[in-house]
Amino acid sequence: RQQLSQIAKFSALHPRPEGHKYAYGTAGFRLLGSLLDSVVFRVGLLAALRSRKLDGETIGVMITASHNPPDDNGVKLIDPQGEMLEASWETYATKFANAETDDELTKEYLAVAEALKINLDCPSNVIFARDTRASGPALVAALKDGLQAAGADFADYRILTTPQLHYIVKCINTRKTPAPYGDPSEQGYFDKLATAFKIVTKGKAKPPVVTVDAANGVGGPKLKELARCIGSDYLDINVVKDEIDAVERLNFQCGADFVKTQQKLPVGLEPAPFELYASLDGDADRIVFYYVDEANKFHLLDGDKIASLAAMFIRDLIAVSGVDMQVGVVQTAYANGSSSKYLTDILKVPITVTPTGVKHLHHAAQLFDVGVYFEANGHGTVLFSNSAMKALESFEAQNPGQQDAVTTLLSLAALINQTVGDALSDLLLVIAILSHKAWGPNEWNLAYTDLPNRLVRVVVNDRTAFKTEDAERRLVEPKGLQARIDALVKKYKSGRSFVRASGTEDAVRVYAEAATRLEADELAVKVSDSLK
Ligand code: 16G
Ligand code: ZN
Repeated sequence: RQQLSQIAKFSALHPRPEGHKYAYGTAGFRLLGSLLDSVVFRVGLLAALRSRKLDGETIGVMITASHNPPDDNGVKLIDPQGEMLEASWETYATKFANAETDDELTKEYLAVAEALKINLDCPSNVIFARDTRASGPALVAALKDGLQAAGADFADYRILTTPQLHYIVKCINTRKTPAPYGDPSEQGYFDKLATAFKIVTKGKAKPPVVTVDAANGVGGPKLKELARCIGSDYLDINVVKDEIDAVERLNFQCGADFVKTQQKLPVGLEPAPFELYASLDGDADRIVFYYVDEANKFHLLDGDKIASLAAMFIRDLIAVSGVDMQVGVVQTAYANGSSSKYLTDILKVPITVTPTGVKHLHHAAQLFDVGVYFEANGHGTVLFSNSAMKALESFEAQNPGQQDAVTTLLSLAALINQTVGDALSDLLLVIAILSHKAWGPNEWNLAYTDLPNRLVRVVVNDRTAFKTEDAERRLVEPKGLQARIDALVKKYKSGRSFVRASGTEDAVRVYAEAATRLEADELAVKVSDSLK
């Protein structure tokens, strides 16, 4: 009908490059920006369908390639509660992207509508935003064509961080409920975080000064705006690597991914000893912290360190408050063995381990009253369950100490972006905790000592031959390989190693940790060699 002929007509303006096979992976579609025009157009069609399937609830579309190089770009969908796209729809996304002709695309569109009993006359609402990449505006134009062709209503939120868009999607969809998540605007986001931060840190020690490397991406200007809303009386922050107009510098020798994978300072930064530093990634959904000591030795405070700090703080607040609830932590196989040991043996908080990828961690965290989840790479957040929120809101404190703890917990729930990991919100969380403890980065780092570790990327003939179990910690296939890895690991003190196929690159990743740097490196090399 009319929608279908519109789709065919518009699709002709966004031809699919020949020979390229697309796949909606853990982080949506992500590749060279120049190869994405048809993909983004088609994602527009799918977003319209997804909204219709959910009775017109608002769906988000984010155009970003996160920590990837400047010429890459990407696109991913956000579900109504600010969560990642439901996994069963990833297949449709992949099918749409790979349809050979305009005709085939309209057939796929109709097939999905029929299979899922979607009424094509139902209203459809989509909002979108992009990061600072040069290819962004053209991709936005393609997206708009897709949304228009499918007859969706849409709103352009221009340049945002990924977590800001997740936040706004959730705000819109909870607007008419008894518990709206917040005001659905960028200013609403800044105000919510700023207000919560001021309540949490009121009367506490002046937080340490923090210097933030914004990876020359969207996080720079947004963080400055957030800091302005908070005010310099509460937050002393210094934003560097914030040249968003120098598009070729995005993520170049700086940013959270660079610092975590290279385990060193961003190029050009020279911190004084014990000064707190942090790096964001290109769309500001990841953050890692670091400092140098008096011998100028670099110390990384990664996602595991953030999770441990947050779990410790929340656990203690719960204990003081007397509210009956429990905090738990979700990690992946990449979590440093020392962090898992600290959480289990010292803090005595339960841990769940899931496969890599935000959606797995997020869902597992929802099973705790308060679920802290972080990937070692610095992506993570804290989720407060509905029942935990109710328990806190209705709690009748017996003394000022209890009242204080409950107020702090409730303000933390507002300070933390609960839709997805958010570098800006996580930054404020860490600073607030350090301020409560009157700690600097060194005191934070003392909780436990990371085991030396090494991550190696190995190109193999067929990465799909690598099948895992037990949250990616053990290989089931190729047969016999796990036994060989076990035999190697046994030879190293505190040794641990696992192999998994990457979800974002055509390679497998080998992780190894052991008691010393030398042993960790050696184990990583030996396990890598055993794959060949
Ligand atoms: C994606 C994931 C990230 C994960 C990474 C692993 C999301 C939004 N992002 O970027 O969480 O750490 O993939 O990459 O889920 P890999 O599979 O190549 O090791
Ligand atoms: Zn990112």
